[in-house]
Amino acid sequence: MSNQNRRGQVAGLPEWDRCAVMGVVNVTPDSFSDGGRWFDTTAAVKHGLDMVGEGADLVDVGGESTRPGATRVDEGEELKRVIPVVKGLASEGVTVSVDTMRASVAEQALAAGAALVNDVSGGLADPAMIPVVAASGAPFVVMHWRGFLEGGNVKGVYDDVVREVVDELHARVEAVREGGVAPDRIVVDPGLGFSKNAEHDLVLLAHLDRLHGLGHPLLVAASRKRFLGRVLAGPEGSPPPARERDAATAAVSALAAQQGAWAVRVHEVRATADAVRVARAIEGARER
Ligand code: PMM
Repeated sequence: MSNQNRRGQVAGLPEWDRCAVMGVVNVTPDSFSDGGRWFDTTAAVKHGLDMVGEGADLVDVGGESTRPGATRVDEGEELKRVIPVVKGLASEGVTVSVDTMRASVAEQALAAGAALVNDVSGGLADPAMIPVVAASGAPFVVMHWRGFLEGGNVKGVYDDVVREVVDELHARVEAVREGGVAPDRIVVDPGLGFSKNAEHDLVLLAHLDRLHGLGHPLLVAASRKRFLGRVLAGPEGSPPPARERDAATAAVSALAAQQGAWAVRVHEVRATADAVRVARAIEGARER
């Protein structure tokens, strides 16, 4: 199976001839790696546009931090954070993804011009999510996370992390399909760092081929995550801060692109945009 086949395409979104780059705008005061920096609407829109200038194909806008132990923001606050940013970016022609676990936020973001719904709970947090996405016809990112209600680290115990994540994602995909979302609009994501430790994340990244077996385009979101801090620190050292993990993130982007990921989700776009373009050029050379 060639990488081209693995990458796949998502109905309702533009087609890219390589792994797509999803830039992240967290409109939050407390996100793990960039909390507070883009909390203001104007700054957030400008940041999204800057990322497009640097090579992002899509921009993922979120208003709720999912860092371990974060408390949920209320619906009104999430809407206030997210909708103006979605509107501002969509009106400039940007392909916008909305990162939310709330159906109401997804619905209003889609009305404001978002093209894709990214739900880290895989449709579990809000029973209205799947019906809303199905009715809209929007593509849907189904992420694996066991502990969406109680904080990031619950139930992070696995006998075989790859098999269990694949099986649990399969069950979520079935539920999403039964709920009326078209199969060619479903993207799957292993949820790196979500009820998983550094070793789990590395094993999942080493077995993306098994995730491809689910038959849906794959989103890989490794950017600045804890496992990169662990790898960079070595056995004795202390992990570098999140914003010093961008070179490592770009390395994962190249590897994920080479393994046929549909898209990578990152905070710092430029290096990853270069990485996926180089991966594509090497893939092209292999075809010659
Ligand atoms: N990770 C975060 C937020 N949203 N969405 C998807 N699909 N996959 C992820 O792994 C994911 C996500 C947390 O990272 P951040 O707060 O540093 O952006």
